[in-house]
Amino acid sequence: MQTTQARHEEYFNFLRSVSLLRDLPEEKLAKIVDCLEIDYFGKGEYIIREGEEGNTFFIIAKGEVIVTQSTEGFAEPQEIKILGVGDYFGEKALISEDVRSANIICNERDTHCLVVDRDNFNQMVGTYDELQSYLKEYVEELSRSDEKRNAL
Ligand code: WNU
Repeated sequence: MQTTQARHEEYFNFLRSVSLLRDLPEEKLAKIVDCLEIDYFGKGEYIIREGEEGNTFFIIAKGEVIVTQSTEGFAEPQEIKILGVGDYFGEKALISEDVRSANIICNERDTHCLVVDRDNFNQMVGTYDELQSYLKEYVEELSRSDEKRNAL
């Protein structure tokens, strides 16, 4: 069995490799590791459903997910992106205080996500201006691309 210490180090090093978190101070990153949960998903499972309320932020530690969205003129939600290890999602509902704006569907068996709840996300982002403005801009860009795509 893996020790708590080894697990901590493993996730600390992994988070260090996530571009979004690269510049966070060490103690901040260590705190995030302390309050992480790990969720496991099977292929085809919905991790996030469009229109639902959401209070969590996810980072993919293993596997792959598909992002889909309801679109004007199409009966089925349309695929807009595929995300893999080191990518993250779920920030938009937290930042824009809105419901989930897309579906996130697991696309590979045994996908692992690190999950950060709203309070810890706010602590991670809120006390770090550069991260906050980066994500705010990114989220605005997502809204613009949703409009262009005629997302419902
Ligand atoms: C997109 N439009 C919308 C992605 C992940 C992180 C960043 C893009 Cl910084 P949520 C659904 C999630 C949403 C986003 C993710 O889906 N998403 C998108 C789009 O074009 N959402 N509306 N592309 S992948 C992605 C940028 O994380 O957050 O909480 O849940 O609304």
